[in-house]
Amino acid sequence: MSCSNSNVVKWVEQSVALLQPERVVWVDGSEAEYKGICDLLVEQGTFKRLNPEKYPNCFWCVSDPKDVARVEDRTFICSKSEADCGPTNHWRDPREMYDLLYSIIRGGMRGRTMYVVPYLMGPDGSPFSKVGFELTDSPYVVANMKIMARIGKVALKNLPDHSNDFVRGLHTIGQLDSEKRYICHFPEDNTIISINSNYGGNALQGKKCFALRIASCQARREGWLAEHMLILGITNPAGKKIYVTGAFPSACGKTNLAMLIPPKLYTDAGWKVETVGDDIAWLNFGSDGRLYAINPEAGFFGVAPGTSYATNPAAMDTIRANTIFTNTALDLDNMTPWWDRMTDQPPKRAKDWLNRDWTPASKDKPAHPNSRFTAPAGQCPTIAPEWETPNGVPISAIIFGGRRTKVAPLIYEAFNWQHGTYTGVTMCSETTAAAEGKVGQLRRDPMAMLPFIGYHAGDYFQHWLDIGQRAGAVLPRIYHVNWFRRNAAGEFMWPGYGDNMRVLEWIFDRVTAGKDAEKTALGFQPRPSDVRTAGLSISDSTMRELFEVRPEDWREELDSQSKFFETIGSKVPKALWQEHAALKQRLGLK
Ligand code: SAT
Ligand code: MN
Repeated sequence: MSCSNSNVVKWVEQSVALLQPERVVWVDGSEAEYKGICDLLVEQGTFKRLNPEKYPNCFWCVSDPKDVARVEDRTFICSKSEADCGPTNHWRDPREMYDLLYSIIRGGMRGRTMYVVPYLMGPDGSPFSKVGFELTDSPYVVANMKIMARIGKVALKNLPDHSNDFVRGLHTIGQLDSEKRYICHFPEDNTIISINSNYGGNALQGKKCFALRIASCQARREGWLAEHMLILGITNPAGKKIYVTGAFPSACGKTNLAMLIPPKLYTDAGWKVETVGDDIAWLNFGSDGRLYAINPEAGFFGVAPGTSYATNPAAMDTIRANTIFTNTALDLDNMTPWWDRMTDQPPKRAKDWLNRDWTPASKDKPAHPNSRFTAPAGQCPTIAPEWETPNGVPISAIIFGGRRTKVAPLIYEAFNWQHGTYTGVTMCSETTAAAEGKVGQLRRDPMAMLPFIGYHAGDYFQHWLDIGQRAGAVLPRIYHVNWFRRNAAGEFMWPGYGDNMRVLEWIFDRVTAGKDAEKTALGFQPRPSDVRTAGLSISDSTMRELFEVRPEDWREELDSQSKFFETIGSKVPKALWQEHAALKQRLGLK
């Protein structure tokens, strides 16, 4: 394959001189090439082919045991000025970081193949899509990129010949040395260099590195939003369709919400929920002043444990073909993947994620808690037919959410964009056993973007406010949800999963029909009877408790928000402090 963009060719030549690979392969993105890469991975012993009847064209693999997750303490923003990086990121001087990285990787691809992976983030032909290149010595990365992004010829087609507007990415697995693991972003150069890791979020550069960290910087410069959000289409029985996006910290059911199957009551009546994206949304203004979202990705890189026909049937159907399973268990009798809570019956004989023999008598869980599936989004049974529409889908509502035992009610609507921005900035979640650290700790995670804002968080908050000030903007409404509120006995009060449709219905009616609501200290809230409970065994008093706003709980919450703002420092926009003070006053707190 040849590339007619001389900027790309020149940079690839320079990179070849630096890394000195034995061979250079330009990836064209064809199925035949993908098959060849997978065959190579099978030959090398990295991939095991799964049962061709049950899981056609699927592969199982395990990673280096010390290379199983994103590494935030090894992730750097290398902006010229430290003040542009801010307190939520690790900063390094770009010159020093280039020198260090080049000294580590010089000649590092000797004897190896360098794959040049052109990739397109966003639909083919979209004015909002962007092109990147990842030069990598990892065939595993090439195989995963094939699923997660649109790679090869289609990416080159979307890059004008003389354009210099592409992201330059170097990736080498080196020796997988965790001491020399660096995930580095150079926002002023649109460059990413990640080394010594082969894990998704570190190595598949299109995802967090480009589509969030680098893109958030581009979005700030260009007047749009690059967000860690799912995108959903919701259609009512009359055939009216709206689109919403949602940002949730990890372990809040974001993937399940992205593939929500409504209760039968709703599907029988003609309601439909469809998936446009499960992780990232790029939001641009259309000529009508509305925000339009594209999903820059082409696949799902989902957490396996907990995924089952009970919790997420659409995900289970998506991963039945053309999927790569990393660090799950392998059922040796059936040659199928397995993980905790996938089925009631564990395999009799399996390999665990450390490639050890496993039986139900073994003491460890066989799949790593962060084991993943990489699956093409187009295979999802709930995928919206328009998920690749070049102009994106118009967004009517943005939903923020967290996991809160107390404090946050089931749902409220922000008064306006500025108040909604404040709601997103102060998002917070309790940690679960799924993440490292103490369970039940509160963690602030503004817009679920804490590890992904590629610049100063205070400037990012201001950018959100600026979006709201744009002349002629017709902005989505902003909501906050909490599916996880508990009663005094510590039990979840809301059933969650598909029943979250009941809350989506209220949002739908608010944005399409202006359904009335109660004005409270927090914003607009449904009266308990406004959320449909037919078919649920939930008492009126529980419904009231789900919506209750208790000023005493909020006192602590507001103190904790102030502390968080102080960690961000003087760049926290005044408007957000004003929202904080106004909320305190509305709650009657001194
Ligand atoms: O860990 S990844 O960044 O690859 C996936 C995720 O956190 O959404
Ligand atoms: Mn994510």
